[in-house]
Amino acid sequence: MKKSKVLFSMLAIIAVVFLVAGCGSSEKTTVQPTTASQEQAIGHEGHSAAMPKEDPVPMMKDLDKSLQDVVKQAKAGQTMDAQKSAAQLVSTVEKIVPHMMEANLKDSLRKAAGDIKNTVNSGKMDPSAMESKVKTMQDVMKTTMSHLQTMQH
Ligand SMILES: [Cu+2]
Repeated sequence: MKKSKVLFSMLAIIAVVFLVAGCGSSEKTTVQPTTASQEQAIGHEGHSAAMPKEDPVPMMKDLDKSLQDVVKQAKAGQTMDAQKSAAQLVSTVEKIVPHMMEANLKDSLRKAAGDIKNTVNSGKMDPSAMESKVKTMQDVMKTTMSHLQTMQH
């Protein structure tokens, strides 16, 4: 008789524990979405804190514009203008590079822009000298653009 009473009260306690635990876990599921978005916010802050505040994606458009200017001016033999545009190209690259997280891609972008600047500054702006360098720059810019789009800004 005593044994069954003890057993019953144990079952009752277990039932209460389950109820409480059940309550707790249902609370957890309602809290979860908030936790997930908080984590995202922290991740975003951590990303932009190490970088300049501006969005590098519009800078890619400036970069493309500068490259087109260099090509146009080089073709027209406007050496001074082409040199100015090439300098602009390099300085825009330096603004974009801090947002990039791949060392190899940073180097490629810097090198491609630097090659164009050196070619223009040396005055050897004939199409054969420019064409492959412009093509390289365009390829690296494409890769850079998709790299930047994988991040939140
Ligand atoms: Cu960034």
